[in-house]
Amino acid sequence: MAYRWKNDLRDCDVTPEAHFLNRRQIIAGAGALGLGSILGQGAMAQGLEPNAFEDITSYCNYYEFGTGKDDPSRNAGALTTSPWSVKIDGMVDKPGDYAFEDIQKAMSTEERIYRFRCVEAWSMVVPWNGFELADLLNMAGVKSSAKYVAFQTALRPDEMPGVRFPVLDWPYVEGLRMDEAMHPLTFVATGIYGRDIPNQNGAPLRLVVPWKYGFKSIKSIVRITLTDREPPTAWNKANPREYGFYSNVNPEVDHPRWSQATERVIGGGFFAKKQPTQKFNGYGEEVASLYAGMDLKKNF
Ligand SMILES: Nc1nc2c(c(=O)[nH]1)N[C@H]1C(S)=C(S)[C@@H](COP(=O)(O)O)O[C@H]1N2
Ligand SMILES: [Mo]
Repeated sequence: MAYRWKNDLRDCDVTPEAHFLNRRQIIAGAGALGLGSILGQGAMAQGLEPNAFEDITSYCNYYEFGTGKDDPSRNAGALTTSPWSVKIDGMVDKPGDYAFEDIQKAMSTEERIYRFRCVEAWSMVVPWNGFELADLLNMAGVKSSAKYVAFQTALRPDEMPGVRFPVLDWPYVEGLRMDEAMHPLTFVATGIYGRDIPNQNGAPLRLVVPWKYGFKSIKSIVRITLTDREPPTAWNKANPREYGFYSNVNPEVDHPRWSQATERVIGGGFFAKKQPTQKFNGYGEEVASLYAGMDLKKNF
C-alpha cells in the first residue's frame, strides 16, 4: 500500500454532531499547514460539506425493506443487529464466524468524509466512521490465491418485508477485485456522524467504495468470501445490460436509460442545481491506476 489515510487530530470513535463543524475547521487548518495526509488534503481541497444526518438516514436504498426512498427508514427498525457475526471464509488463513464486537475491538475506528454517488444520478456527502476493509481482510489472512472478495447481506424474511418481492435474487450480493478491496479508500462503515450506523444505512457494518456507484456498497454484511473467481453481483444478475461488475462512477459512460454526466445533490431542495459528475466520483488520483489499460466502456 502506497499510503494510508491518517489524521492524528481525529479521535473519531465518538463525535457528537454538534462538535463536528468545529472539528472540521481544525482539520482544514491542519491541511493548510501540510499536516494532512495525501488523501486528507485531497478531500479537504474539495471542501466537502457533509449532508445533514436526517438526509443521509431518511433518503435510502435498501430494497430488503422496500423500494421507496423512505421505506428503509420506516421499516428497518425491525432488523436485529445484535448479536451479529460475519462469516469470513474461502481463501483465508483464519476462516470463521467473527462476532461484530470482536471485529470492532480489533479495528481502530476513524472518520472518512466521502462523496457518495448513486447510479440513479443523485449524490450526498457522508461522514462515515469505520475502518479500512484491508485491515479486516488482513486480520483473517488473505491467501495469495485469492483474486476477488464476495460479500453477502443478511436475508431475514421475518424482519425484511421487501424480500417477499422478487425485485432482486436475495440475498443481496456484491464483489470487488482484490486490489479494489485492499485499496485504502475502501471502507467498512459502522457509524455516521459518530453515531452507530442506523439500520436503514446498513447496520451494523456495510461496505463503502466511494469511487463506485452506490449499489456496490453492500449493507448489513453477514459473509465475506475470498475467491479466485469474479463473484456474482445482485444488480448484474438482475440486469446485466445495465449494471456491470466494475460500476465505477463515470460521466462518460451513460446508463442505458439515463445520462451519468450530472447528479442531483440530496438536501438541496426541489430546485437544487445539478452538479457535474466527476470520473471515479472525484477519486481518480487515488484509483485510476487500478484500471490502467482497461476499456471502461466495456468494463462498466
Ligand atoms: N443489501 C443491500 N445493500 C445495498 C442496497 C440494497 O438495496 N440492499 N442498495 C444499494 C444502493 S443502490 C445504494 S445507492 C446504497 C445506498 O446507501 P444509503 O441508503 O446508505 O445512502 O446502498 C447500496 N447497498
Ligand atoms: Mo444506488
